[in-house]
Amino acid sequence: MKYTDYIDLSYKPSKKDLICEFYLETKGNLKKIAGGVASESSIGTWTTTMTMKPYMLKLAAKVFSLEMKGRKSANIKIAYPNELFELENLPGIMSSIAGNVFGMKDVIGLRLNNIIFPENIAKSFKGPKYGIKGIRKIFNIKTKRPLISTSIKPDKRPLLGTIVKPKIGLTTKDHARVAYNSWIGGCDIVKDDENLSSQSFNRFEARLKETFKMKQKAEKETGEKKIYMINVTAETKEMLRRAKLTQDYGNKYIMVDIITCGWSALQTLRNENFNLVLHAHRAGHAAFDKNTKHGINMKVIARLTRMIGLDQLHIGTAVGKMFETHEEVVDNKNALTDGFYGIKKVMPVSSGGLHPLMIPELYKIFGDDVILQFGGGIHGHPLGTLAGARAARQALEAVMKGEKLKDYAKTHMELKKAVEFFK
Ligand code: CAP
Ligand code: MG
Repeated sequence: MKYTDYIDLSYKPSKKDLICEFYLETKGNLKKIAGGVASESSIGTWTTTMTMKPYMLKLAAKVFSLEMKGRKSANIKIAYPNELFELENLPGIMSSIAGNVFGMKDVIGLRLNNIIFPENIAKSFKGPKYGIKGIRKIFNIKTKRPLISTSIKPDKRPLLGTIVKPKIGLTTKDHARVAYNSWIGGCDIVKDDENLSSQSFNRFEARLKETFKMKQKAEKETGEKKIYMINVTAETKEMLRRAKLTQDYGNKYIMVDIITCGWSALQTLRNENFNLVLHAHRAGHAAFDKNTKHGINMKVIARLTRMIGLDQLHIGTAVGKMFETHEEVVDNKNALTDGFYGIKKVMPVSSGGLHPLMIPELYKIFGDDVILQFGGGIHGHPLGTLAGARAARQALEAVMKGEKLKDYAKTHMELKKAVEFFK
């Protein structure tokens, strides 16, 4: 079969097809290369082979939509027959639809902007164990001795998180102390940074023990539910060992770097079915998704993460230090929270260059179902971590009450300082 044999603009995809939407830019004949993408990602290669059998022609992918964007670029849609894919094997699926095709010589740019999965493939994966509803349940506790006010219950509002900073280098004791100050200041969640694993200055087990102890102390003192998301990122067997250790310890959450660990490791982690909420950090994602003309769209990564079954995922801020636009962030959020055959919804996480004064804008973008994370925006407060966490909690409370931060700051000292400092 020639590349152009993989084009059929009259084809109407069925519900069983897996559909990929690509942006394609080429220096050659656009139609031919579009067919080439369908060919090389299904049953074809650069030449007709003598080994091709008539019974397998039905497995050929088809370009069924080609919308020119310029003389040499187009948005194309490709339908892949269901039988091309093994169920519950994400590395296998990605090796087809997001594999060799990116490297074809005649392709200047190829970006996988969307995947529409048929139900049987999507549901062959576990999906999140907890998702937004399960996470809300964990926080659905009576606040006995609130630090600030009973008016905002943690089962409805955005959850406040922080990342221990400096990101690596602190000793185990200092790490646990920063976590403690964050919790008693008003954070619901404290997480490790993505590159903290088990370095000599802060070993995993010691950190789990110390920080968990501080979490319990903070829960006792505040009467609030507190969460510690410890980073288990490591080689797969070691990652599982750390996850198990965390579960045995009684800690409810772990975090993992999804891009550097890879789809296979994530499936393995999810298949273990730990009683752990899985937080997904996406360090490295921009190597795939920052270039709008090549690579893989973040909303695709979000979809895959949901399908495998992590419970929370970083999806950008639109207002912080990272590059994503408001529109892109909303697309990512939709990939986590739309219908998707009833697969549980993933909690969006907004993080990266945020400080308390951005909460009003963030609330407009995300609403209640989000974790807002502040690293520098809390530990950079001129009066330190405790005050920084209080300022963030006060800012959130002001927003939930419909008050302006500047007005609320008149009676809340930590927020006042933050307003002066971060403006
Ligand atoms: C945030 C953060 C996160 C980024 C990752 C950092 O800290 O810990 O890793 O949010 O980006 O190291 O930058 P700050 P994204 O609050 O101090 O910026 O969420 O976009 O994946
Ligand atoms: Mg980080």
